[in-house]
Amino acid sequence: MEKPIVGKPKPYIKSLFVSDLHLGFSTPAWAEEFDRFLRSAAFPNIFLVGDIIDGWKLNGRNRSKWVQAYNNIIRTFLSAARKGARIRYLIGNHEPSLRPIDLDNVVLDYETTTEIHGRKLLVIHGDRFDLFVRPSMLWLAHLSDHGDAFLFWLQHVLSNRGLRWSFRQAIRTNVKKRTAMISRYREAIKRYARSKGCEGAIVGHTHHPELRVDPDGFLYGNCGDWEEHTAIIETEKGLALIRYDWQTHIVLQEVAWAPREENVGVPVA
Ligand SMILES: [Mn+2]
Repeated sequence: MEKPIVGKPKPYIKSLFVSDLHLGFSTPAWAEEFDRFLRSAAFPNIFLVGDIIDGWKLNGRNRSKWVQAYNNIIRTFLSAARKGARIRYLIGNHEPSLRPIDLDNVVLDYETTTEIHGRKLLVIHGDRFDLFVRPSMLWLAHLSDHGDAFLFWLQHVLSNRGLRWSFRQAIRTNVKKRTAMISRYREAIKRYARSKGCEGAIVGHTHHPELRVDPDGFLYGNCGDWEEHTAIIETEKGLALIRYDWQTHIVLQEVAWAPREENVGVPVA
């Protein structure tokens, strides 16, 4: 099913969506491979979908080392921005010290929207939906008559008080629980994205790569993480979930949201 797109991808890639690099924690070898991937194409739009830097590990008790490989990635981002790439950095829960800022073609924020072939897409890390998912908190999620805003606020307070909960750890328990939690996560995101007038969302946070279109047309994309070397790219054919391997280059996994018929244009006679 996996189809390599070796040799051709560069001019076709319009956007890159990547999350959960956890620099400061991830092994330098992964960081080096990510840097190589980043240099392999001139991405006009780069969406950093959160938890790029692991502030928890850098500041925590088991302080980890900031290695040169991480610097190289930051440098590659900055040089891409200098060459005109638009970088949008969506702040994740492991990055509590980051604040929104607009530096022209580098923007930090909690969420953003973009347009893919005429469809509005929400891009957000996704940690704010944790309370809709945590088994011990489900009673609270069922009370969401008060609206999602209350749960978002509570999630914010809890994480600011240092009550750290890891989606990734939680879904490691068993397959049944994992499926249930991921589907609750998707539903919460869908509801929120729709409330913002979006037809799809690209998120991170779970470390579970996915790209799917529901029967009702809603697109859910999850970048996965760089332990698995996954990312989502936008090409002229739509969105694709890829797994990067420096030997076989980029492998296409799925394509969604191809241009609509009406957007393709009338052939010139
Ligand atoms: Mn996260």
